[in-house]
Amino acid sequence: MTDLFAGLADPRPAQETMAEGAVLLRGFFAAGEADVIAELRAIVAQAPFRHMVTPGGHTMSVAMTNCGSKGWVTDRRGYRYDSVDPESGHKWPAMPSSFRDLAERAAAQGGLSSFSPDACLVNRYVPGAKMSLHQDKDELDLGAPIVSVSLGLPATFMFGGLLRSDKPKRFRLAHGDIAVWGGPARLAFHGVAPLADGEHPVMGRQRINLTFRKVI
Ligand code: MD3
Ligand code: FE
Repeated sequence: MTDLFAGLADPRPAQETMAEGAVLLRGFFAAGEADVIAELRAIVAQAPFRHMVTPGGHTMSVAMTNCGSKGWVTDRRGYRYDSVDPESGHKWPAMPSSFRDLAERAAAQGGLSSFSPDACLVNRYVPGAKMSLHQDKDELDLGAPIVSVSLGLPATFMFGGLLRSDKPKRFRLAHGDIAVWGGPARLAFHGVAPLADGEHPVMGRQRINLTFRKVI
């Protein structure tokens, strides 16, 4: 790719406040990348990506799996966290320490100390996949922050307000970017626009998002 900014400083700040309680850390992931990607492959070998069905009967375009003591699942009965993978009947793979370390360091950098996630939802987007505007409110402790790690192709993240009708702001999330959401931003509506086609040098033709949460 031609670098339009060659010889200039990157015009995007390394750390940006998207809203009160929402911080974007650009390129935070760079160090330790190989470990995290190797662990990700091991998780997917144990608990493969699958397209879950919403309570309304729609098959999601985003494919998902989980690691950690709790995994987010949806089916015709509803959304919930479950310690068992419904496809295999086994527990979800454990959360690797490289994942936990990354999430804890990012939370601290974003100004939130003592984040101890017990769930990591892994979302896989191929070109055209999207996530409609929604709130994350299936967790018991809505005071705990969420840390989100983006890998692979860039996505347009839509970040709205506390009402579905609030006009979302758009942010580009690229490989290595980490977002931390807490406080007043925790219940904001958010989503991901349909993924544009492309080829990422490390991750190929996809975007993977790791979402770390404290469920209990
Ligand atoms: C903002 N995933 O899985 S992660 C989800 O990129 C989800 O796959 C998106 O939304 C993705 O539920 C976005 C970033 C994120 C997660 C939780 C939030 C942003 C948030 C909660 C409140 C506000
Ligand atoms: Fe969400």
